[in-house]
Amino acid sequence: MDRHRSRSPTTSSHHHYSPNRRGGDNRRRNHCDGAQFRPSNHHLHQSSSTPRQTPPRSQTLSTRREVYERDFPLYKQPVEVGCFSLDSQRRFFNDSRQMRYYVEPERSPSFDLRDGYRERYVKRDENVKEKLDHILRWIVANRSKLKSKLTTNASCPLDFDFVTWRGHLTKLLTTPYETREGWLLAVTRFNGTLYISEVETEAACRERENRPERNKEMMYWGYKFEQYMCADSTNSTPDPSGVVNTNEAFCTVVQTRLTDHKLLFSGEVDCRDRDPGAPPPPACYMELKTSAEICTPKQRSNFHRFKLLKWWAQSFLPGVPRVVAGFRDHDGTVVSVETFQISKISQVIKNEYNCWKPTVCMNFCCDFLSFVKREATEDNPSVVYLFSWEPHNDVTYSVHRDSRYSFLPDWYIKEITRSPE
Ligand code: 0WD
Ligand code: CA
Repeated sequence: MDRHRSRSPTTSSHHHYSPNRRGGDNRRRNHCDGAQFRPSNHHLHQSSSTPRQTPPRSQTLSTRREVYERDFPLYKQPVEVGCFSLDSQRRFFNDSRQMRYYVEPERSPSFDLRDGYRERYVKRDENVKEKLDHILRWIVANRSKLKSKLTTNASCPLDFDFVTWRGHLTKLLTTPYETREGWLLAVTRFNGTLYISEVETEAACRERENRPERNKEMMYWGYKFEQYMCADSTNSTPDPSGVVNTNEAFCTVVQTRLTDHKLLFSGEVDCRDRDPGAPPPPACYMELKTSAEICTPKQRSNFHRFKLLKWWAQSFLPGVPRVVAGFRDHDGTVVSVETFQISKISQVIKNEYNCWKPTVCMNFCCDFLSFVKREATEDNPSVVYLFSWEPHNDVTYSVHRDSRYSFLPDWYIKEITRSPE
């Protein structure tokens, strides 16, 4: 693929904000610790009068699908600008030491995903909220190579509009089709760049703390599948007798543009093609997934409508071209393995009635980023604009100063503020 061309047949999108069509209930509890999140009402649901020819401005953003049915927006081919690794103790390294290599399995391998759950599983501590820290570390370590050619002055050290995790963008892409889980995204404008970091909702926190044992074990199955499929070097083979440690991660850092939004984000990559002749990253990367085996037309339809949406969104963003899926039975045995090309997923789902559309996902994300740019105007590392969404409602936000939502660490602020060498 031509790396400099846009990724889809496109026209430049003219976006406007949709008027607030549905009122939202803003009184939701959002934290497990019992603290109450109430968007401050003074700036919500007020459509200010606007000059002629500008669409009416709203301080909420619609998530209705029909609003986002237009031409696919410009999304530049993502370019890898670096990577980092997190080791078995979650320590950061500015290199690819945790890279793993894909080893093609048999078609029906009968991997036992339950093996090692009790004895050889080291689980990352989910109570530790890392926010954007690893990405910020990577930025500081690679600051000189990131500096734009045009802006070499200290006041604008980063040539990006947004810095975030890929996973947060995935949530945005799937929002118009999400009916179960809401989200909270904290946004801080600092030195001209908007940083987006997720805040766990109260519902998600409760769910995590009350996770049934069966679900806990099934979360392990995904990691165990990776162990069956990946080797630590190009010339070794997978070692299913080893420990599964979910602290370990290899993350790519990519740069791209969605219409006029310059993005820098990082995402965890499961493995790469081990063939030395494979294309350069991110085209050689592969995403691994497990899913329940499909036995009925209803199960196939649900797989297309819900699973493939999430898989597509997650891999399309960083330009990862393939997802390898292990289909498992009820007892956690992989019964078949199938590769999905991300570029062909829209074909696979085409015959599904009332199905999701990539253009709706991308246009919503684009309009959300425009909404953030327009509303999060105060450039201050201790100010957080907290964007909030619950299914069947519009996106709303509230503003918080020096609160528990502030997420840019002092070491980062200091490092970015200091005048360059
Ligand atoms: O603080 C937070 N709320 C989050 C932190 C949410 C999501 C991710 N993270 C961090 C972690 O440092 C993690 O290493 O991001 C890294 C992964 O980022 P991502 O690639 O942007 O996240 P996502 O696309 O949601 O998940 C990719 C993989 C998952 O694989 P599957 O196949 O299940 O989608 O990263 C893992 C998981 O293996 N993962 C996480 N690892 C650590 N912490 C987390 C998490 N919270 N969520 C998913
Ligand atoms: Ca995966």
